[in-house]
Amino acid sequence: MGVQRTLSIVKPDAVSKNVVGEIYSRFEKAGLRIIAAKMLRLSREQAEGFYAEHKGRPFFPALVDFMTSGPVTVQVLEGEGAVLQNRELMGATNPKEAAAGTIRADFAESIDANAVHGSDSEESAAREIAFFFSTSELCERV
Ligand code: RTP
Ligand code: MG
Repeated sequence: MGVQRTLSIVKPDAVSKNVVGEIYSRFEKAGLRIIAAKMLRLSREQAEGFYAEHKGRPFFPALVDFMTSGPVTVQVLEGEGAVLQNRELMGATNPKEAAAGTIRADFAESIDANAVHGSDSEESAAREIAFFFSTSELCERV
C-alpha cells in the first residue's frame, strides 16, 4: 500500500468538547504523522463544496448546518496505508455501530455529530487535501 496522505477533520462537536488533543494523540499513537493543520470555521459555501458528493441526499442540509456550527480543525495525516488506517481509528459513521475504542465510539454523540471526518479513498484524499491546503503548506517530515 505504501505511504499515503489523508485529510482529517475534527468536527465542531469534538472541538466543543475540547478533545482535539486526545484525537490527535490517537493518530500519533497509531504512527500517523500530522504534516499540516489549522483551525477554521467553515462557511456554508465551503461545507457544501467539501461534501458536494452528498448534495441532494436527505441529510445534506443538516450536515451543512452541523459543519458550520462551530470551529473545526483540518489536518493532513501521513503514514503507511493512512487512508484506511484513519478510517479504522474513526470507526463507523453511526457511533452506535462504531467498534469499541474507536474515536466515534468514544467521542461522538450521533450520526450527525460524529466527531471526525476522514477521506474514504486516495482519490478523495487528494481532492480534499487540495481543498484546504496549498502544496507549500504540507510539511515534509523526517
Ligand atoms: P465523513 O465523510 O464525515 O468522514 O463520514 P463518513 O464517510 O463516515 O460518512 P458519509 O457517508 O461520507 O457521510 C457524511 C456525513 O453525513 C452524515 N450522514 N448522515 N442520516 C444519515 O443517514 C447520514 N448519513 C451520513 C454523517 O454525519 C456523515 O459523517
Ligand atoms: Mg465520507
